[in-house]
Amino acid sequence: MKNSKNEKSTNSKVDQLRDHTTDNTGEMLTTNQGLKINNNQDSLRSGERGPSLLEDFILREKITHFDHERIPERIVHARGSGAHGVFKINKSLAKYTKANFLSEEGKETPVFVRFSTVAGSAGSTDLARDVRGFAIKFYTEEGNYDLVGNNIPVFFIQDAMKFPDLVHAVKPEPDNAIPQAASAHDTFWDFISLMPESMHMIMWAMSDRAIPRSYRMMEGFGVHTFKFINEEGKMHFVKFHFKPKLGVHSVAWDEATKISGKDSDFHRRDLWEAIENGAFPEWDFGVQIIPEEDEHKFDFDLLDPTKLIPEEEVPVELVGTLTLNRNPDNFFAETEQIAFHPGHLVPGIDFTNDPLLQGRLFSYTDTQLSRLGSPNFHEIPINRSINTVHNNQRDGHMRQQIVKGKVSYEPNTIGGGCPFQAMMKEGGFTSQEERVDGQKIRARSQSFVDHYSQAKLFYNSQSEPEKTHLQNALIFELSKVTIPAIRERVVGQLNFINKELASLVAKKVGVDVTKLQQPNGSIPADADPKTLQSTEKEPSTKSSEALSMKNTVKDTIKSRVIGFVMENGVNAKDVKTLKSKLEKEEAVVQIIAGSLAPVKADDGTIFEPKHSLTSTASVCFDALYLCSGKNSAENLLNEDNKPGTLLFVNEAYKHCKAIYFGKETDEIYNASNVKGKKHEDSAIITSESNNSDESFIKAVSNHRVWELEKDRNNPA
Ligand code: HDE
Repeated sequence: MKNSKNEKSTNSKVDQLRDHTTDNTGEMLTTNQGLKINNNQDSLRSGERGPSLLEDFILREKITHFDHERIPERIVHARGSGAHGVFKINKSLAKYTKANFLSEEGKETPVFVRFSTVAGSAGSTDLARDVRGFAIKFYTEEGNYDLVGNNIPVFFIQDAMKFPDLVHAVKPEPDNAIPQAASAHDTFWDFISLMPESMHMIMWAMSDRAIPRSYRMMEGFGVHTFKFINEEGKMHFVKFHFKPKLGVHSVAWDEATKISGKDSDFHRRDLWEAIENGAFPEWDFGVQIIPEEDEHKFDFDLLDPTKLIPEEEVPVELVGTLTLNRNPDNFFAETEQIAFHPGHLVPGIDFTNDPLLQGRLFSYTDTQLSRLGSPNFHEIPINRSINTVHNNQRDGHMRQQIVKGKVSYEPNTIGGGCPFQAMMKEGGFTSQEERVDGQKIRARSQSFVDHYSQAKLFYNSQSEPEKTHLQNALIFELSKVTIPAIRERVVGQLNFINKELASLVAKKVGVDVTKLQQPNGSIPADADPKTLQSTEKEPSTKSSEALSMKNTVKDTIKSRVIGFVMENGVNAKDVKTLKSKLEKEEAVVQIIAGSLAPVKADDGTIFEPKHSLTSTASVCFDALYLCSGKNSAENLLNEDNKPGTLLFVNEAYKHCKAIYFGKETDEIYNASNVKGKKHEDSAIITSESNNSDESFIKAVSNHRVWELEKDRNNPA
């Protein structure tokens, strides 16, 4: 594996900007004024047991700074993690865009990427059921370009006007501030039940996409339709995609809730450790390009952010690679202070009139003013552009740049007219000319009115286990809703998507299904009658392969975490052989034992456990190896260890993970829920299986065999 610390950084230009860095090595303590500190243990006081003195400027400076350490967290997307990396364009897009970083084949651009959940506070669990933010700052030679997207290609609402309502509804309820980082409560579903436009996104949010296995295994989407403009001024519409090289994978909801207790930093740790281990997360970058003249050829509106363009209609062309290769040095300075904005553009890219995007263009600068406290937030190292900033803006809180001379206006003669406007051919940004003429009006376009077709498309495209998980998610969420009328309205909405889904959910959440048939039962007041009719008479069967995670499984175990469960007496040879095979494929092996005491193997080898059966759980691993060795197996089943060992195995089994029973571990196998399953189950490997090590590796690469849930009579 590559070592991230030794990797020659491709971000050298960004590094040059980070001239405020220090690692304090070999340095003495100073105050903020650079005064060396002689005593950092005691405050200044009148006598050893006397009162502290106001004069103690060193104590006061230290405590004042401490008192002001917090800044307001992001109003949404507060919980997040980020990393540095590089974006490489492999196939020029010059035909469509003049953006320099997309048009020069082979060009590398430094980036910082921040992933996030939306609803929870900064300290909330990573495993909440939620949309994930996928925000990228490209430090291009033409200025910073921010693509502030999500891991879901559509959004809940069509107009920025509804965003505060959506966010208020999902956030903890205002009277008692419950629940944290969860949509399973009255106000969220009350709002949703009255917003049929949210139904497509609800399908995604209730699917396992909302509980990713890792940030490294999520797709990224620009969501809105954007515009590409080429050198000739020709415009194409574009949708942006990032497809993870490791495939798209999720955990089961039961795992998510348990991981939240065992390791609520699971995604943060996973990203950090992968980069430290040199398993750099990678995505293919792709575009869907739509010629201007095709704008109206779809049966939805390209400006409607609740719609995606099915890949069958416009294929995603893969043209670049995004790689994350360096962890931040300082979480606050970088990940917390980075300020994204969909309005940070470069020539060659432009906005569309998507009414959600248009509203965002106001919000992001505004929010930085309250979060970062100054219009000079662009001067914080992580936010600086590679090319130096030249303009006549001046002063303000915490100004860093020292502009020389007398001039801060334009036009001027005193400064020789500088800084002066750039012509278009010199890279000066111009907005794409567009004829706009219409009535000033507050209204939604009729072309935005079909709220159910793509919700159906998504549901139809899911594999059976994915459908089951989605149904269970809806049942979980709606069961937390205390007001029956809200549950009823939501089920009414689901009925427009899929009758079977609606009645399955209805049964579990106490809604009378027969009510759904009544003409006025649950039909939303503004629902399009055309849509309703087609739903009822002729259920749509359209589907799209790209929408199921099942179709993204890759033949790799790279960076998968395999738990080796062992105790004293373990067979050292088998452990070493399997470990080296797994590590050759770039998987990560972690040892789990009854305690953290070193484990003594049959040949005297000592293995150091990273975890004990009580400090972790199988939900934190991708697969388990019950290590060979009769004595080890016996020790794992002694009075102390038995409950932990069996819980480990049974939960891994429940979650359809690959489990490998090494030699002489039959006792564990027989005591667990796996008993009797070894020969009929592709996820269960034993030492008697053919090529058992290789079969295990294959099973791990499948991620999970969700199809087995039913046989196990134990839905995950
Ligand atoms: Fe955001 N959003 N958003 N959003 N958003 C913010 O900006 C907002 C929307 C997204 O890691 C805030 O700096 C409005 C869609 C991400 O720092 C804020 C509307 C999409 C992040 C804001 C939207 C996003 C944010 C909060 C509707 C997917 C985290 C802190 C008009 C395409 C970026 C901040 C990071 C953050 C406003 C809708 C993605 C308040 C008003 C749609 C990934 O400005």
